[in-house]
Amino acid sequence: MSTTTELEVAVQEAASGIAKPRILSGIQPTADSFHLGNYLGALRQWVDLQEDYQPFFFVADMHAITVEQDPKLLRQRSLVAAAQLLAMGVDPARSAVFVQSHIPAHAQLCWVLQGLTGFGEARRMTQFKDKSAKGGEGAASVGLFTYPVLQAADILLYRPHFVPVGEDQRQHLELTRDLAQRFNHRYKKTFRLPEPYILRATSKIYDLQLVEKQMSKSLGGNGCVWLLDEPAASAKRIRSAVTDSGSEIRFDPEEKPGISNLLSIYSALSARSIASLEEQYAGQGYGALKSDLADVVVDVVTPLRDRTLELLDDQAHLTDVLKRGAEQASDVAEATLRDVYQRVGFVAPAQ
Ligand code: ATP
Ligand code: LTN
Repeated sequence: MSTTTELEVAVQEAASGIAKPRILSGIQPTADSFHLGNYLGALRQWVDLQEDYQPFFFVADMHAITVEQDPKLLRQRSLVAAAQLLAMGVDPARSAVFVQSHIPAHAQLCWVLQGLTGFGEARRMTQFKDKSAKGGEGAASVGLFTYPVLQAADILLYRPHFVPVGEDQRQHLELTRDLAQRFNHRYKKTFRLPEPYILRATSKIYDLQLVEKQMSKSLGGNGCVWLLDEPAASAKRIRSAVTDSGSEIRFDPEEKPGISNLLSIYSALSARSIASLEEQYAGQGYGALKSDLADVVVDVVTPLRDRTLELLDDQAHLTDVLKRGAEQASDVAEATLRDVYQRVGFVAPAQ
């Protein structure tokens, strides 16, 4: 454990000229692959933001066990998750990439923050309501209930300026800011209030079959485009996407949710405006749009998948990246936690 304080870390960073503003985000290893919603809603921004920010990115394995997981599968999926991040262009030379459970400070700060979180406040979290709806609240784990508090700890430990996520995480970010403010007010200014970084155009990608639901790992099904599926299978899913009545290609999420979702995906993947796509496909019908989008998707997922499989062939390299990432993360997290422990009145252990 290093003995520098958070303040000293900040001073050292500023002195060495590397004090770029920080970003932080995490993703759960809850499926065999990430999907197009994860990619467009969050992961692509992670890669882009590396240029101008100092990033901390992690695989949220502790969040994953708030619902039952098979241990062997969880371990495998965590490595596959890390490989996908690297394959997308997350660069370990610029970003600390790590596994959440490697940094005990996340659980330790979570406990402190739980003492500041109201029961009613936690109950209002819509993700908890959604995720516990199936089996009923009584059957949900306490971990699922306090999930957003662990997320607040994940974030606040690193004092990031921005947190790139999809729209579904906005409420958790608001809770994080409330908890940070409460702690700062009750004790002493300790945490930065992080801002969500949410790109409106891709903040919510919908399932290709159940167009009113967001594409998600837990929903799965034929409406999800998995990044590690055979590209031909993904192309087929795009071509079989549910579209709306009529045949006009127009962006109108209310009246035409299916086609609007496809236009959002197409625009994001091709860097073309929705207006230019509407113009190009005017009078052509849905088939032409779906077929071209299928090609665009194949062009994006094929290299990503190839690179991920390559990275998975060299597990020693992968675990080494995660080890180095954890070392970088741990320095920052430990320093913040020491400040927190001191401020809440814990006795410092003898040196
Ligand atoms: P799960 O079903 O296990 O909750 P998920 O597919 O919702 O998984 P997460 O791991 O919870 O994915 O989310 C990772 C990131 O991807 C988050 O920033 C989240 O906001 C974003 N995200 C997830 N689904 C979508 C989507 N359909 N559109 C846009 N962003 C998304
Ligand atoms: N809850 C997030 C994953 C997550 C996260 C974080 C995102 C866990 N900790 C910290 C941003 C910052 C989700 O995507 N469902």
